[in-house]
Amino acid sequence: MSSLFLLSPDVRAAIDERQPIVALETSVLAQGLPYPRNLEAAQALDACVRREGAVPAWVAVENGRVRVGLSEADLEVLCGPGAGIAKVARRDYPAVLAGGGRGSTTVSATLWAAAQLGIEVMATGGIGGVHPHTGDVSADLLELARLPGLVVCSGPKSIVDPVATLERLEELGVLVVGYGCDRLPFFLCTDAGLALEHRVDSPDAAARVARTRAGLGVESAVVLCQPVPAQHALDRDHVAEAVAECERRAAAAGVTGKAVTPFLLSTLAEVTGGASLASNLALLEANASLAAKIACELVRGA
Ligand code: PSU
Ligand code: MN
Repeated sequence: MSSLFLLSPDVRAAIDERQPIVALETSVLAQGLPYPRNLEAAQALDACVRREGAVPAWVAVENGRVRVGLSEADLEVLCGPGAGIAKVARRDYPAVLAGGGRGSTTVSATLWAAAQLGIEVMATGGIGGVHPHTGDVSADLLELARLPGLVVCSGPKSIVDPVATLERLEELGVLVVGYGCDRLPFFLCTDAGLALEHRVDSPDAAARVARTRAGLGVESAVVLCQPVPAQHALDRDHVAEAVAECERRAAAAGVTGKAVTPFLLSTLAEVTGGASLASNLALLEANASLAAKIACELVRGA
């Protein structure tokens, strides 16, 4: 493996001994959630994965290397207020590594690192997608199309256009599967109002899809969508109104590029009086636990 990677001892051992591993992104910590909720989330997700018997493989950039597996102290640094961490999508690796600074990885960058190491399962909150009106499309979509693995999420984030996002995933050849649902989950909301063609209802069934993808040599990832836990689901119309307000503020503030998603998420937390944060944390934990169960099934069935 490239010396540009630095693995924690537990991730190294888990790879060598073929133990279950779940890759976890860190952009959700450094850019997606405010301090100290991000640190609470990091500790909770780490515990969720371990409780199910898998090893969490947080991905980040530091000192010119891609780090896989972070300690509690590392997570504290990443989550620290005003830590000045670069948001790293897959394309940004060479520049951020060469620059020597710290970076947190999005879904696209995390999936890439996981694929380099043969880690098959990753968890996140919501994947990026096609934003309405602006022509902004998340790099997550193209990377899902050309990297293998299984991404457990709660559908595309509520700040994107779900119809355009689902269409784009179809065009890109990315398999989208509902977990215990027939309609596309929409991050903070249970249902984007769009039918899904495929569904599984157990970690074992999800692992079979992942194993079959690998067996066929399909080069794109599977997006497994689990709805937000029911008691934390927000009303779709209410979220749509709040997102429209967030978009107005983003336009007025001239926010562009990779700052758009963090700006919309933090403004959404403000506009919903913190409800979006509680919902986001709940779905992150549920997805980490499910991803760990699937990783365990994959090892069992291997
Ligand atoms: N899920 C969350 N919160 C987040 C993200 C996912 O619950 O902040 C991050 C992921 O890292 C995802 C990124 O890849 O948002 C998408 O950013 P963009 O729209 O700029 O591609
Ligand atoms: Mn973008």
